Amino acid sequence: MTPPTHTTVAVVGGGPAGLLLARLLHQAGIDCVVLEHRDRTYVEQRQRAGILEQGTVDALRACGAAERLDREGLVHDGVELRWNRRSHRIDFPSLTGGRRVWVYAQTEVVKDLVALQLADGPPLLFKAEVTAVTGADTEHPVVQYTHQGRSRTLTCDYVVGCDGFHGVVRKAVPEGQLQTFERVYPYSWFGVLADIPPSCDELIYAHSPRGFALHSMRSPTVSRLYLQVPNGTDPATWSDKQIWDELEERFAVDGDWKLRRGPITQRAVLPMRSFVTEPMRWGRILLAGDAAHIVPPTGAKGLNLAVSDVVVLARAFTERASTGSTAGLNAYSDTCLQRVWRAEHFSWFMTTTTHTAPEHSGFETRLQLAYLDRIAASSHAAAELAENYAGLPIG
Ligand code: RFL
Ligand code: PHB
Repeated sequence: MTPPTHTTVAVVGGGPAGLLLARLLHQAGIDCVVLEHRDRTYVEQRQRAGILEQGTVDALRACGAAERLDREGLVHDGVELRWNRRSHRIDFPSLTGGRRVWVYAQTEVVKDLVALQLADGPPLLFKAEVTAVTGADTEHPVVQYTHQGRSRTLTCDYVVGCDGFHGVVRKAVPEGQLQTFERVYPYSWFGVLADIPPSCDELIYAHSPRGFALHSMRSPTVSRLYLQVPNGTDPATWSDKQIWDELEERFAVDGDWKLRRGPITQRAVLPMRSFVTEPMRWGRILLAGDAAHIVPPTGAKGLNLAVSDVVVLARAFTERASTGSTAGLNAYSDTCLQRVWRAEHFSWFMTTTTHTAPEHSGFETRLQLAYLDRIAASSHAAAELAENYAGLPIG
């Protein structure tokens, strides 16, 4: 098939943001083309997020992409916090008026969206690397890309950069037109996937004198675990035994809880960053998801922000298609940035309250512990955490 040379919306990037946007536009009768640099297997296997907020699940259901999620997703009504060998459970429904989260891996969300799009959706081109975007200050921007060894162009009414933090679309905006805000953290996460049933029913976020640890899961038989490690750590230098020993130390709690050990099947070290671009639009370029903002993973917000961006954006494109009004597109950046900054604050707060920075003295540690004690003592403090974690409704 020869790829189209013109479309209404050129979507750059076939991660969760790009794929969901394409689905929503398709349902609204708006034509688009998705250009994805990597191949299908790579996109579907990339190990990433695990937690879906209620609003994300609602959005996937509304566009018919939640059939398997509703069958296989694990509904979680809370998380456990651990510090000082104590544990405290945060109950989401009772603290948030009934909201909860789902454990369903990003890999599975992507597989479900790819399958739908290839079955009946708009064109989705894998191994299509966008190299340049020009004319974003005209009515018909041009996207240049390479596909199957050939250089191609796609003209469109709008370009949406769903191409992640390292993408090209944000870089196509002229110097000085976007303002960026950034914080790089002095630690990373060492994430492992293990073929062992989770040692807990709900996620455990652990503060410990040795650093942060998180126990998550992918399914009833696969555990996902993270350790805070110094930046630049080489995952190959840790033996499996060292990893399990360290996890055991950090999750230590009074009582008879035990960490189950099993074969580690994947390992990677991930740097942590907070980043926001303002505004999320320039001319006929719109940015969505990680292309516009990054959060450290401690608040489980990245994928959920990508989803809320494209829900707002698809509404704006639908309004333009049905009434000719661009009011929604003009308001897109302001609407999204409100939610983005709330999530940035929460992700920063969850990170700095549970991680040990190299420059920390006993003073910072005491402040962290005082706040964790406060969460355990006050339903108001716990509700603040629960509302943010379970996610605010998509505005
Ligand atoms: P993605 O997923 O990075 O997709 C961008 C896509 O763009 C493609 N691309 C290009 N395509 C064409 N031409 C080019 N020039 C291109 N350049 C790039 C890329 O190949 C890619 O397919 O961005 P998107 O769609 O905005 O989605 C964002 C999410 O992936 C991300 O925010 C989350 O994974 C973050 N995150 C988490 N989010 C949550 O909501 N809950 C979690 O529990 C959670 N845990 C995590 C996470 C991210 C992690 N890492 C790896 C940073 C845990 C981890 C470890
Ligand atoms: C995950 O399951 O990968 C996960 C869960 C919660 C987080 C971050 C990552 O905060």
